[in-house]
Amino acid sequence: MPMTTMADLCLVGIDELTEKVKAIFRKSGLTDANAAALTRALIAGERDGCKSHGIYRIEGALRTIKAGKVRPDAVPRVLPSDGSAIVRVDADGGFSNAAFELGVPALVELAERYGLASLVINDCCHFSALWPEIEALTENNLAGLAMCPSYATVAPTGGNRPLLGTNPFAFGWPRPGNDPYVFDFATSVAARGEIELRRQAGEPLPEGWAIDVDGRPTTDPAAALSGAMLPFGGHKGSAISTMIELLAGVMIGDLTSPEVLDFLGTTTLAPFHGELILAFSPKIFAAGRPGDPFARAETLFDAILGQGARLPSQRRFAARAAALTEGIRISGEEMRQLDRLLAH
Ligand code: NDP
Ligand code: PYC
Repeated sequence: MPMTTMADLCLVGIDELTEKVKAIFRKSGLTDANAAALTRALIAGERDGCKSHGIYRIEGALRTIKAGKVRPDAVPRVLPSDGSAIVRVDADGGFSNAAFELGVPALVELAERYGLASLVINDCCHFSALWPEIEALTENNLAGLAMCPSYATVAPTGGNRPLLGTNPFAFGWPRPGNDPYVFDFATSVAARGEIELRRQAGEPLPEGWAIDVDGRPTTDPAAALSGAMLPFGGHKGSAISTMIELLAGVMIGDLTSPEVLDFLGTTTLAPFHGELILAFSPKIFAAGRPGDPFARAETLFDAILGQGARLPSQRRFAARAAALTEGIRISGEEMRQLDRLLAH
C-alpha cells in the first residue's frame, strides 16, 4: 500500500476498521478466534501510529496463508505444567496472537506467585509488534521482556551477508495510574517494515541502515532489501540480536532466523518460529528492601523527563489518545485496498 499526501487521508472509526480487517481474515479462511486476535494486533498498530506493523501487514499475512505456511484453523493449547514457572503454548502452526492471548493468564498467575515466570510459544507465525504483549503484563502490575527471532536479513557487525533477524526486543514497567514505560524495537537499525514502507513511498533510507548485495553501504531501500540490514549500535546490537537467537530460538527448541529463511525460502512471507516472554513482579523482587519499587521508578522517570527527554511509547500513547477520540487516519488508497481485499 503506497504512502500518500495529506489530501488523500481519511478518518475511520476503530470499530469500523476492525470489522473490515477481521472480515478480510475470515474470508481468507482464518477461524473467528484467530482472525479476531490477529486483527486486534494490527489495529492496535494502526491506532498507535506504528504503520510498520499495522494494516500494511495484511497482504503479507494473506500471502502466508495462501502459501500454506501458517494454519488458518490452528487451535493453540497450553501444554500440561511441568511444575516449573514456564508456561508453554503450542501455537499449532497458527499466527502467534491467539497463542499469546491463551497463555497470558497463566503467565500472570505464575509471576504473581513466584515473582518471575516465562511464557514460551512454539510453532507460530509471528509478525506483530511486541508492545501489545508487554502491555498485557504491565496492566497486571508486572514488568516484562519479550523477544523473538525473525528471518535472516541482518548482517552481524563485521559481516557482510544476512544471517540474524531483525529480532524485536521489548520491555515494559508498570506505572500505576499512568501509561506504562514501554520500549519495543527491532535490533536492526530499523524494522524491515520501515524499509518496505520507504521503498513503496520512493524515499531513500538514512545512511547506516543497510548494505547492498556486494556489502557496500546503501540508502536505496530495494538494494537494502536484497542486500542486508545492519544491527543497531554496531557490535552491541549484533550481540543482543544473537542473544535473542539463542534464548528465543535455540533455548526454546524453535527455529533461529537462518533456519526460518531456509524453511520459508523467501522473505515475502511472514516468519515462522517461537517467542519468549518473561514476566517479573517488582513487588516480590523488592520485598524486604527499602522503598516502594513503583514510587522509586517514578523518581527515575521524572528525572529523565526533567532533562527534556521523552519516555519511549509517549509518542505512541499520544497517537492512541488521538485515535480513540477522532478515529484512525489512513490513506484513501489504503481504504480502497481494504475494500478490494474484501471484495476479492
Ligand atoms: P522505532 O525505532 O520506531 O522505536 C523504537 C522504540 O523507541 C519505541 O518504543 C519508541 O517509542 C522509542 N523511541 C523512539 N524515539 C524515541 C525518543 N526520541 N526518545 C525515547 N524513545 C524513543 O522501532 P523499530 O523500527 O525498531 O521497530 C518498530 C516495531 O517493529 C516494533 O514494535 C517491533 O516489535 C516491530 N518488529 C517486529 C518484528 C517481528 O518479527 N515481529 C521484527 C522487527 C520489528 P514511540 O513508539 O513512542 O516512538
Ligand atoms: O519489520 O523487521 C520487521 C519484521 C519482520 C517480521 C515482522 N516484522
